[in-house]
Amino acid sequence: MQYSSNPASTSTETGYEAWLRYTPADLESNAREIQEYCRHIALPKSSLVLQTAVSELSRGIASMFKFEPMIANTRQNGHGLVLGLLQSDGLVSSLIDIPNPESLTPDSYVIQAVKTEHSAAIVLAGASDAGCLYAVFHFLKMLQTGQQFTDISVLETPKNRLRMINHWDNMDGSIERGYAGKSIFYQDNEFTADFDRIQDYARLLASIGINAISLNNVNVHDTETRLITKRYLPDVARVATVFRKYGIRIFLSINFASPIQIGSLTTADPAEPEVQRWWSTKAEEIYGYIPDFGGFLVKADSEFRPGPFTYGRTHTDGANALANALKPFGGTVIWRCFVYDCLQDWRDRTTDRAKAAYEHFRPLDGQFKDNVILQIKNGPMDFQVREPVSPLLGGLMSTNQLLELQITQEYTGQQKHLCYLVPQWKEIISFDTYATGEGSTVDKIASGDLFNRPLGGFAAVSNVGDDSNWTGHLLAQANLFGYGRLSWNPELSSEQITDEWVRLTFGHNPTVVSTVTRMLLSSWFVYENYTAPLGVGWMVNPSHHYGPNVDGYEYSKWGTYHFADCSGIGVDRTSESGTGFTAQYFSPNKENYNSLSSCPDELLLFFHHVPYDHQLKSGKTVIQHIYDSHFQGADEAQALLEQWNSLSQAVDYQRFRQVQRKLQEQAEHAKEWRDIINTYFYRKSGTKDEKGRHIY
Ligand code: GCW
Repeated sequence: MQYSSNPASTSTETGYEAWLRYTPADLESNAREIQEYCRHIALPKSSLVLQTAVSELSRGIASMFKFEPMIANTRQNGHGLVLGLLQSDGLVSSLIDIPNPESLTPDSYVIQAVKTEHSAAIVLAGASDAGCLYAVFHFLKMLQTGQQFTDISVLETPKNRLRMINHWDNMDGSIERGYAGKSIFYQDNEFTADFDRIQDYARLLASIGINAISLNNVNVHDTETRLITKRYLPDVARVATVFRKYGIRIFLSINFASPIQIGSLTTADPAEPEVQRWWSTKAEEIYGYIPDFGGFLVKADSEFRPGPFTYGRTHTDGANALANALKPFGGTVIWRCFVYDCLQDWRDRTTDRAKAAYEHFRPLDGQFKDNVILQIKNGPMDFQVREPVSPLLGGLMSTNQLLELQITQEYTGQQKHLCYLVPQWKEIISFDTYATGEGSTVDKIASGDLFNRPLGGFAAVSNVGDDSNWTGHLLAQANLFGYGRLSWNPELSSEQITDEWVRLTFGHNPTVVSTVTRMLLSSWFVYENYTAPLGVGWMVNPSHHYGPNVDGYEYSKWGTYHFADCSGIGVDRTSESGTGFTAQYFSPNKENYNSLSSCPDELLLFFHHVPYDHQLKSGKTVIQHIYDSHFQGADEAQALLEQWNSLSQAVDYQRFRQVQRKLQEQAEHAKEWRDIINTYFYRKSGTKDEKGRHIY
């Protein structure tokens, strides 16, 4: 097919459309055959979400083919698309047979071509209304990516029941750890008037299979505590209406001390009947406004947030009290496991933040109500560029759980640096915990499959704000997209997801596709190379967490130390001489991490304190690895910029410039990282770079 000679000169794209651009230019020639089908859409039944499905389909078709499809509730002769429900829809059932209907879940869907002598249909049908919407987005994606439709037969069932996004948005419009502008939900302690933008966000999320969203920061401050009062519930309900159209349920983060703060009680003790009654009445009130309200997300007894500990109660007491209140309405409590001592003394070598979640929650396994889900942050410390998988994943066998990831790049370059996280997430979810022997991977634990749990899935902190391209760095959209795709199907490879995103975002020019793909897939390793080495983490400026500062957190109370001195570096977490964190893993991970000889290089300093001349498996000493990786990382950051620059004539100007500016900043900043880290360790260790490069 023909590519326009220089998209750079004409386009005014900002990135707002993200991966739903539907440009005619994206159509591969084979997709043109599909046009005949797209002229007629049959929608036998209707509902709120099915209406969304048909309007999304028409919108995509109109944008790509430049004609409006005809929509009717019956089928026409000739070619056409049929939308509807599997099983309960007469027209759909007359066209297709599902061999194993019992294997379907509500979000399952089918895309199938059905040909007879006189007519040809493509059926887009879901096991639920939302399933049909997912089928539509899948179909549109096939059009955009030029896939074949002849004899198409797709059956998709998501691996995770819950596929959630967490917002850390505050009602003053700020976003905790937000790097793409202000909140799209709030401004000056009110809900925004821009519901169109919220709807555009709902579209993006539904198109990648997201089905739940929490609307406010887990650190629930005064104003946000009032989100569950009459003052704000009508607004919350309006937002819920927007997301409902896209099959997405809303959750709110709540303040555990609400009975005191917005009720008139003097306690929030979950064992007190008056507190339990208060939550039940509150739940009833909320469901009066939002009948399909998802439930509460709770950060309790963590980083100064109130919780059951104040009253000598456990997390089980706290979570179950809320769960009882939500139960009659079908609501869920999502209780975070990010609980640790944040007032540590660096001299204390026995307390270990990495151990904390397991220590708190492992003993409570099996004691939570069925409508409680524990949300387990990965890694065990805090979203660093490299950490081992949280041993609580696998440690809980009789509890519903959600894997918590961070899309927003708090510790991974804050959307100024390119750091594509899908390869990192793939490592996490394919990690074998050995909880029930070989094959006990994290994805099966999160989904609930391994331990046969009724609820489970993925949650992740959003990277979206009111910047025109949603994510600040245009290429950071790939992280949001990739998270959605993985939460739907954790078995997709990084390469598959990346290829989809690049084609949807930039079209099919082979040079663009291969260059952007290469940049994305290398970027996590590049970022790791010029920042904190060998899994040790941190080394960032305190509080805002951007930029290098080796001792930034070394003498603080947050429990995030590297223990570098003149003879060595790293945290001894072994059973024999260290904190004993390694014992939280199942064999053989336990032994592998515990032993200096088998611990993988990239996690060495997470688990061991070693001298600078310790030899890695790579054959290098630790100190030489630090120098080499930092020189290399800074060079690679420069190379990312050069790779992008080579596309100046192939990517439309505005989007090209957006990314170019970010990559320029990254290349500069990577040098700062290189120099600060190298100089620090040269001075500490007194060991020269064996290649004699310049160290300040
Ligand atoms: O990593 C830390 C962040 C906090 C965040 C906390 C959490 C919302 O620095 O900003 O608070 O994690 O996950 O609760």
